Parts: sequence; structure tokens; C-alpha cells
Amino acid sequence: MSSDFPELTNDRVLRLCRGEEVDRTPIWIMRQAGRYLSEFREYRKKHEFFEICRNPEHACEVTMQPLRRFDLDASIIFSDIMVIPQAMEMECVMVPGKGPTFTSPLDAPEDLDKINLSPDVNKVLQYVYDAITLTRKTIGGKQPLFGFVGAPWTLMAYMVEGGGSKTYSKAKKWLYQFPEASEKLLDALTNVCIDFLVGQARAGAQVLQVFESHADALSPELFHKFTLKLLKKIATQVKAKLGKDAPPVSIFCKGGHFMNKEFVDSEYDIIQVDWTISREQILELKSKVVQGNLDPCQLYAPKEEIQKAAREMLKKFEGVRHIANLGHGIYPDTDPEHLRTYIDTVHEETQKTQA
Ligand code: 1CP
Repeated sequence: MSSDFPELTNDRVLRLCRGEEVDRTPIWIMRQAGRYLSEFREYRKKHEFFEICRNPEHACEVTMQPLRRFDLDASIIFSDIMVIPQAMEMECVMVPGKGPTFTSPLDAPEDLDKINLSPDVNKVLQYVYDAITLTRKTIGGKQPLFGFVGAPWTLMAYMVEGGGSKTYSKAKKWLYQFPEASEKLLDALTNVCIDFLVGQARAGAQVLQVFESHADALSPELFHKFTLKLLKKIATQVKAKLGKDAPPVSIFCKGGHFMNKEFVDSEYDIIQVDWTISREQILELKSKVVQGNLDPCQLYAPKEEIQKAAREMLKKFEGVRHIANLGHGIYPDTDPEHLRTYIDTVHEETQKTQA
């Protein structure tokens, strides 16, 4: 499979994961393809969001957009975490100004009978694999390509809430009121995540990231009871199924301070952290590659402030194998030139001069 792909010339991210030296700190940006780019907004005028996801040429084009603009060290396939609930036969549409919205969210345990808990993702989500294969060829080895999934709890939260929520109280109600049905759904989602990540790696993804974007809604008790073992299982099974060809796997528990260190003892290679954690907490993760963590709102500041903040962030990660990123996705009203300042500062500050 991989012999058909161009040779990877920028392997900084993969070198870090192997524990090798790098000439500068690599950087990529969560949601680097998206609405803050005028070329993306133009593209979106012509094509509906999920139409872009489902068409490999479109998905490839928008994945390439930030790579043409900035000196990035990784790319991430253009898709969305909602493709898994869609594969499970739940209708999810992108509502302008609101985000992904489910037409019939899960209301009660009986609703689990109305969805497909074990879809054949290799068939239904083949379009993502095709997008990955085409995009990796198109990138031509200039950056490695990330594949990704939404983690089971985060997906369940959207499937029950029907969309974004401030409190996730409906989804948490399931955990407290219907623990068995919740476990049934979370287990099913875990199996789908595993199959889908394995498929993405076979299609050409060179790193895999698991997004637990709503970790912050969980108490330590709920986290331990419902999700930690599933998140660990995802990494273990993906690695077991792929054997020596397994790419590095990354975990992001947004807002989950107490959770990060649970992954030190796991098969994850990279731990992504948000902007709220301290140097002490970063150092606890030192045996892994740590990815993050500038506050995306920092990019609203004047350029000199961004440079200063980037330098301070780099200091927080000193002595740690570090992939620079933001602490969450870039916001749509960010000035792309401010992002450029961040990217270039990370490179300039960390570039090792040749002896
Ligand atoms: O470059 C890239 O990163 C683009 C690919 C990408 C990824 C990795 C998109 C495109 N979405 C995602 C992941 C994703 N989607 C996550 C995990 C990361 C995170 O926490 O940000 C989540 C939670 C979603 C769900 C989602 N999709 C939301 C949030 C909803 C909410 O209120 O909680 C939104 C607004 C979307 C839409 C979306 N996905 C991606 C883009 C570019 C957009 C904007 C929509 C548009 O163009 O109309």
C-alpha cells in the first residue's frame, strides 16, 4: 500500500514520535482548514459542508488550502467527527450559524434500536479513505497526513443533545439515568472508532488523532466509569490490528486536566493539551510527545504579543518532545496573518543552526 505514496520529506512529527532529534519544533493547527481562510469560505459558497467531506477531490482541495499558505509540518484530512453517527444511520446536517445538527437525536434507550450500532465502516465511510489516499498523494510527502475520529463520549454527547450544548446535561442524564444503555452505545462507538482508524491508516493516514472534545463535561468518577477504558482500548486495538505498520496515535481530552496523565500509561504516543494547563502538568506527560497549546484567542492580539506568547509557550514545553499547535481549533474570525506570525515564530525560535 504505502509503496505507492511519495516519500515523506518533512518527517519532524514522526521523528519526535520515534524519539529522534528534530531540527525545529514542528507545528500544525487544529481546524487549519476552515472558515478563517477566504479561499475556504469561497469554496463553501459553492459546496455544502458534507458534500465536501464526501467527495475526495473536494476534501483534498480544502485540506491543501492551509498547506499552500503556511509553512506547516502536518496536515489533517478534511472531514468531521459526525461522519461516524451518520454511518450509524443518524441524519446530521450542517446548519449555517449553528453547526452540526441531528434531525432525530437519541431521546431514550429504545432509540438505540432505530440506529445501526455496528455499521460496516469500511463500506459506508470508504469516501473518507479515498479522500485520505488522494490527499496523501497530492501532498507529495511535504507533510504527514493526520486521520481522526471523535471519541465515543464526545460522539454520544452530540447524538443525544442533537448538536452543541453548554452543559451536555441531556447526555450526562443518560450516564446517570441509563447507565446500561449508555455503555451499550459507548461500546458500539468504540468498536466503530477502532475499525475506522484502522481503515484510515490503511488508506494512508500517517498519524491518528482521537478528539474527546467534551471531556470537560465529565467528573473524574464519570470519566473513570465510562470512558477511560474505552479510550485506552481504542489505542491498544488500533495498534494490535495494524501491527508494525501502526502509525502514532494522539489523544486530546479538551479541558480534562486530571485525565491527561492517565494516558502516560497507555498506547497513545501523543497527548494533546489545551491552554489551561501548567508547566508542572506538562512535565508529568514527559514520557510522551506533547502537543499544544496556545489559546486560540491569543491570535486576536497584536503580532508582537503573539510572538511573545509563542516564546512563553515554547518555554513551558522545554525538555519535552513538543509538537506546537493551538489548545483548541482556530476560530473563524482569526486573521490568517496572525496565524502566520505564530507559525513563523515557533519555527524561528526553535530552528537549530547547523554546526
Ligand atoms: O483542518 C481541519 O481541522 C478540518 C477538519 C475538521 C476536523 C478535524 C473539521 C472541519 N472538523 C473537525 C473535527 C471536529 N468537528 C471536532 C473535534 C475537534 C474540536 O474539538 O474542534 C468537533 C467537536 C467537531 C464538531 C463540529 N463540526 C463543530 C462544533 C459544534 C459544537 O457546537 O460543539 C462545528 C462547528 C463543526 C463544523 C465544521 N467542521 C469542520 C469545519 C471547517 C467546520 C465549519 C463548518 C462550515 O464550514 O460551515
